[in-house]
Amino acid sequence: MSKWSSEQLAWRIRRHGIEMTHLSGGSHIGAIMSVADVIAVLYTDILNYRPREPKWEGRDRFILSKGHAGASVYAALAESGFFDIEELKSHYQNGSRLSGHVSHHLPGIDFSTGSLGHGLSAAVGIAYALKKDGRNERTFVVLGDGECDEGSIWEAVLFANHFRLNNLVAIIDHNHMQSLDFQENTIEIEDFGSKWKAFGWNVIEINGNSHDELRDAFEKTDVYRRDTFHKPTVIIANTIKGYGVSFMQNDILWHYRFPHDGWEYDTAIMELYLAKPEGIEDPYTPNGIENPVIAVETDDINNDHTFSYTWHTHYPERMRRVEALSGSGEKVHQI
Ligand SMILES: Cc1ncc(C[n+]2csc(CCOP(=O)(O)OP(=O)(O)O)c2C)c(N)n1
Ligand SMILES: [Mg+2]
Repeated sequence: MSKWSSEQLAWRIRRHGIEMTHLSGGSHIGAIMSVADVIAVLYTDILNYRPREPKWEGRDRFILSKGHAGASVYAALAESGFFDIEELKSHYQNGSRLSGHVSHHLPGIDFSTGSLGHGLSAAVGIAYALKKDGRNERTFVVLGDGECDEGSIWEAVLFANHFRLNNLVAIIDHNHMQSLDFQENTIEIEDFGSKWKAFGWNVIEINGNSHDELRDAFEKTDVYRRDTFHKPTVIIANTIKGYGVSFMQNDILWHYRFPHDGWEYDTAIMELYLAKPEGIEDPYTPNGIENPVIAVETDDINNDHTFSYTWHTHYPERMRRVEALSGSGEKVHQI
């Protein structure tokens, strides 16, 4: 188990995520921020694992199927003792074990992902094998909501029900966005929960950025595991893409864009700094940033990858709020 509380680990995951994507110019910070709470609660309060014995037979199996958010799991593994925190800085670099998408070359990773739509099928196979062998370990898999556009997901959903895989828990990071737009504008998926229910699963729907709701949901999955219906369970975790940095929240731009030098990096760091829980350090900028660069209306962020509906109107206003609060000790927002 982790030395951190889930709130502390979630903060450290977000802080590492900003640094890792900033250093490497790597994508998917929005996806890392939205799933950080799910990953933190799993690695502090739920999963059984042994960092010094990553292949320990008694471990719960875990797959991050939305493998583009690999930095979140890399950070959780490093913080939980699987490898050195210093190695996180090599993310996305040539020759690094910490490839942009999740790689099983790293201790603690059971299955490589990145090509969306495969993780649930792998998890179903693992859960099926564990069940056939009469073993008690559980299998957890985290999916993206956009990922559920893939047909292979629904084949695996059918299979899990048919074989009554009550040792399987899928968690969907339901941030309502995918890479270029909102989910509903891309492929309509609602009523999402009803679809899983119709396929025979237990469905729990929660606020996936609330640690208490996440813990309650995981407790329920254990109750369901022991009931007589033997159904698999899905937790639909409603989250906010980019959660934790105000100008990234619900802005599709931050699916691909990384925090650049200047106001983007400085403001992200200062917002996190102002929301830091007690009892932990910022490993990169322990005192925040002394004179953060603040965005002005005329700043253009070379919106080359994708589009953003709103940044021109709301970014400068939010930056000014950070500037005003930097010295006051007041929290910009609660993570
Ligand atoms: C098979 C496949 N097609 C396309 C991509 C490119 N891609 C990377 S992330 C992404 C969007 C995923 O959206 P979602 O599952 O909602 O994840 P989120 O980033 O919102 O957490 C896409 C299309 C991919 N990785 N794999
Ligand atoms: Mg999504």
